[in-house]
Amino acid sequence: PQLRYPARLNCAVELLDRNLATRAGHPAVVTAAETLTYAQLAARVNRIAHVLVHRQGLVPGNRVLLRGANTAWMVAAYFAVLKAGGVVVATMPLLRAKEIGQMLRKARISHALCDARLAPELRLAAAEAPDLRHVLHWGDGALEALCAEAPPDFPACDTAAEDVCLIGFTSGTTGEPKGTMHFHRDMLAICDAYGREVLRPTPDDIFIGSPPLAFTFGLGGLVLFPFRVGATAVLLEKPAPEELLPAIARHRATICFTAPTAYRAMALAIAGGDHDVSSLRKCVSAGEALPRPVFDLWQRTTGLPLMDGIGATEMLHIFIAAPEHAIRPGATGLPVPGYEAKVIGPDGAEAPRDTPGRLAVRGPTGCRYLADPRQAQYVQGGWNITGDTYVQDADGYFWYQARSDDMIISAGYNIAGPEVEAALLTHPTVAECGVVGAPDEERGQVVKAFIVLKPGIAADAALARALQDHVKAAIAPYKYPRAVAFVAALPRTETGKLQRFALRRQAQGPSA
Ligand code: 3UK
Repeated sequence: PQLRYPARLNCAVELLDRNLATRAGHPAVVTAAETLTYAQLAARVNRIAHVLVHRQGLVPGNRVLLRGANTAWMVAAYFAVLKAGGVVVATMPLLRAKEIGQMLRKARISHALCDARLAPELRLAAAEAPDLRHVLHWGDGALEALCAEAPPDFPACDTAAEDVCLIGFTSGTTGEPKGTMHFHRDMLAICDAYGREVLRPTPDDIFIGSPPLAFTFGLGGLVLFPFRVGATAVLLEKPAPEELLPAIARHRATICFTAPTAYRAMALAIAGGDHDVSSLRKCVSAGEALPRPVFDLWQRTTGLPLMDGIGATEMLHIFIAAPEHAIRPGATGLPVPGYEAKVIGPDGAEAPRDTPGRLAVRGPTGCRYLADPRQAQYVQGGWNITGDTYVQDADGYFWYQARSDDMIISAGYNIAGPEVEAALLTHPTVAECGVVGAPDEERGQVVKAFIVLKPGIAADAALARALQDHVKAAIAPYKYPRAVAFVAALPRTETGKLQRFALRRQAQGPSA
């Protein structure tokens, strides 16, 4: 792919303003509350940029906190900051004051634009953030009133292609959150690599999905990819599967971005009810491993192959995936054109094919932590080490095993939790499951499964035994869960990931 860009570049111009010549009247963002054409969105962006620069003293390089659900105001705020030459720091809506405060201080944030509904938590955090000087809310009329007085035009800041425009904080499970810095050109590179080469959207596509815009999976899938081709993004404020499904039908959405668990929940709902997803053309799954049974279930239910892809906040977006015609069910895929990937052994040398090892990748985007010594662990010799264990097969396909620090070692065997989860998911009683290592005197660790049963199924010892036998028959018997616990729900992050550390903590306790 062509991934070379001019030295001076503002990604807001390339992604938004470029559409005004030919698609000014085409819907850019559709929400429950409003529909904005590209022209209307551009005008709102310009007004917010004007307020930031002329009323709030923003200068290029200032960091701006954004907090909000997936709405048109959130999208407009994003592009206003980019266009004014500021740096976006978008934060997950559910974060608490403690985490917001860490980010405010770490990124030395000077301005904040915030959905009024999320204002109280930000106010608490702001008390301990001396750099934060300007806070504005939308949704309560404050930003709206300033915008009404501002002109609908704004000259874009003349930024360098390699100026930082986004600091994405990782959904880290332990320790201080890590800020990852991305350039204006990175925002285009993901559209021109994954977008153009793998997803291949058209201007008529209607994108929909669940990830928050503060998560780069959502930013790319719900905003950057559609805008790069002048398509339409449908944004949902409450994107649970039971909301997403009717929204797909209502908006005749064609491209869906969500996590594997949501596809499984939607497939089960489609089978049990009257839902029209016939408009869908492409369905992207990322955020965590796509179990083979979920791929099969979605294909049986909708006729569509799920497009798995592994991405990371550090890499901005997806770097291993496959276009529909090249999908190998169960594998994540091939390096996205423009990226290279390999599996390395303990010594850092490339591992032989079919041998598990650490995934290493490099390409047009990559990890730049904001003032964090962990940079030296993530980037080694120019390669990004994502922390995932993979196998590459003889044809070059990459097969996910587990997070490197999640591999279960039981009586000397290496066992990947996701493989056991995939086996359990093929049992008709299982809705969701998570498999981790539980401490064990004799074996070091034992495989422990946490299982959410489908509605109406009763948990008992006989079912636990049946599930164990089911795994033994499906994969190598030594991988079967020696401990089984039935639970009402699994702990998940706001980005839809199973919180394995929380399950491991629970696994210390007694099991069913
Ligand atoms: C895991 C996957 C197996 C993997 C993300 C798409 O998830 C994203 O970013 P995060 O920083 O997490 C990165 C880690 O998540 N993972 C993601 N996708 C897959 N594991 N199969 C997958 N398909 O451990 C990775 O290292 O939250 C995903 C686009 C942008 C993103 N930021």
